[in-house]
Amino acid sequence: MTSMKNKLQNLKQEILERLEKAADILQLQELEEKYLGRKGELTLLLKEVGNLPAAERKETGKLANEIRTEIKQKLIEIKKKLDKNIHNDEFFDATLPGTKIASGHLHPLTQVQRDLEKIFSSMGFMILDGPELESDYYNFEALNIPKSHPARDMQDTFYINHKNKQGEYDMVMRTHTSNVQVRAMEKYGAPLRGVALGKIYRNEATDQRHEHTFYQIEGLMVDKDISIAHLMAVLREMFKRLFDQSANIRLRPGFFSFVEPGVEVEMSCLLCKGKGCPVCKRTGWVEMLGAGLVHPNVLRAGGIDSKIYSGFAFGTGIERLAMMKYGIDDIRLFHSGDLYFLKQF
Ligand code: FA5
Repeated sequence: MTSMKNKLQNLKQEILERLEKAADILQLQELEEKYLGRKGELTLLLKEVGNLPAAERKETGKLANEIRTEIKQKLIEIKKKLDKNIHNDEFFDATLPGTKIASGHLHPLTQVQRDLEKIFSSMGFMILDGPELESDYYNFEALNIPKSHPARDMQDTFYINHKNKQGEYDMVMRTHTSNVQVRAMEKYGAPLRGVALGKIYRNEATDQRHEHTFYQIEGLMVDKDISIAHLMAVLREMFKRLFDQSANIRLRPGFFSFVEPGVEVEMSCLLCKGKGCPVCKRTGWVEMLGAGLVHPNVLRAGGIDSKIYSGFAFGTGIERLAMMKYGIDDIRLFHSGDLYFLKQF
């Protein structure tokens, strides 16, 4: 074998070995350039074949062409293999949209609570707070509901296993946010404007409109010459801003020991526009809250002179407000943890 044939065979061997070892497309391209590029080692050697004596040139030229074809085929084969690896393992398409990061949102009841806080803050009401585990005194007695008074039956209560010196149970899970009334009067005196929002507890069987644990908002305004007209104006404003539309309200007499007179406030049903539907029991009106003028005994318990000051108070369920706002017909959905329900808000 001539030394040119030798050189060609050796170079072919070297090229094939190095091509096999290429780890990725980039390395393969570098090798292609090194051996087959315009100034590549194989290209230059092939050019030399042209300078060989005629007798030798024919045979060596044939070998050279075969080697070049073989190497080109090898290149294609290895390129395909590397391409396949990329698609299988590491291929990353930077133009595809990314995976969305899941983010939560506020519970509908929290949204309504925040709306209410904004509405009342803008009317000059403080945001008040009170304990969920409450003394019998602030939950009942200070609100003109003495022990053994039949009004205690209106709110089925969870008593805590804790007794005072007289051996009476004296702590309850608060049955309404009205427990904040006398606390606020003691702390801030008169004049006073505040709302208290929070969780309350009743020993109740649940149904579409009743929960045993639910949220209330309490409103309290004490000043000189406060009347039912102030109560109605504030409630109208609350409904208008919470529901983004005006609602008619009407009052019916209602009994609560801590107000005199006491009223039940009804609102024209927003779901059927007063025409009558299952939610308003076909009456066109829905009972929304209890309210009235603060009883003089309660003002006195709060250290406020009832001859100088008067006030109104109201209390309503936040679930009931949210049901009316969003057209929800079962109160139990709020605390069910059902994501299909919650994702709609
Ligand atoms: C009260 O709780 C009084 N504290 C309200 C009040 C405050 C009257 C200040 C006068 C002055 P009542 O038990 O009716 O009253 O409840 C008030 C509101 O809470 C109801 O109108 C209703 O919106 C809501 N509510 C009552 N019971 C439930 C229940 N089991 N589940 C859901 N919401 C309820």
